[in-house]
Amino acid sequence: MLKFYYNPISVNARRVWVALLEKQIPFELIRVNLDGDQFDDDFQAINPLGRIPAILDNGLRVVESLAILDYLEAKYPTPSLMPSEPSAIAMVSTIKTITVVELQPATIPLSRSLVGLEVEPHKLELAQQRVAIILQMFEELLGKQTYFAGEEFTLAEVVAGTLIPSLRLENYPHLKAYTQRLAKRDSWQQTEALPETIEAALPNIREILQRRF
Ligand SMILES: N[C@@H](CCC(=O)N[C@@H](CS)C(=O)NCC(=O)O)C(=O)O
Repeated sequence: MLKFYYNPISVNARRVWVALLEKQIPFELIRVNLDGDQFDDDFQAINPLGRIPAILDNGLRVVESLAILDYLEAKYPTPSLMPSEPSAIAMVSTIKTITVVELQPATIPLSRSLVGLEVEPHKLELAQQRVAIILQMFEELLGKQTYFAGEEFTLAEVVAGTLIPSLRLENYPHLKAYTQRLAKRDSWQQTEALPETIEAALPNIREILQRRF
């Protein structure tokens, strides 16, 4: 059976977890505690970068959440999480890329500040501006349709829709409604981190954020 290396507080792992559930792929959950287990020899043999998520499927090792999502889509195509129409494909790729390359890094100073780590005020302001530009782009798209690529649930939801709920959305009513729609799905409910789990992991989160370049 496919082995999925994860931790319940990891937004990167949650993407893969949601996709496994949406695609109804049988899998074994293997929890990697982020208090140092990620650097153990056993796990480093799976991902030398010491990061989750990772999967092992029939002896094939795949790391990096987006690569894992692409692999799952190719290996387990039904139900599909990718549209076939070129403009919809472009939209899904754009949303995934903006989320991972622009939005997620911009949330790091915000998270650092939330957990009480020092952040230079100008860096915090720049990050807030960047997040606001992206959320406004997303807000405009979701004002016109149910999901990012139209009326179909896709990998854009799996990637962006698992990160957006952690952000302040009071100025973005369409995004707020979107996160409420997604929160009703079984895959969201089964993978939602409990507040007490997050609370217990705060020292690890602080440590990880301190190590980020
Ligand atoms: N680019 C990677 C990022 C993975 C990542 O940063 N995972 C975090 C958890 S959300 C992690 O394992 N951190 C452990 C550490 O930094 O020590 C992906 O998309 O899979």
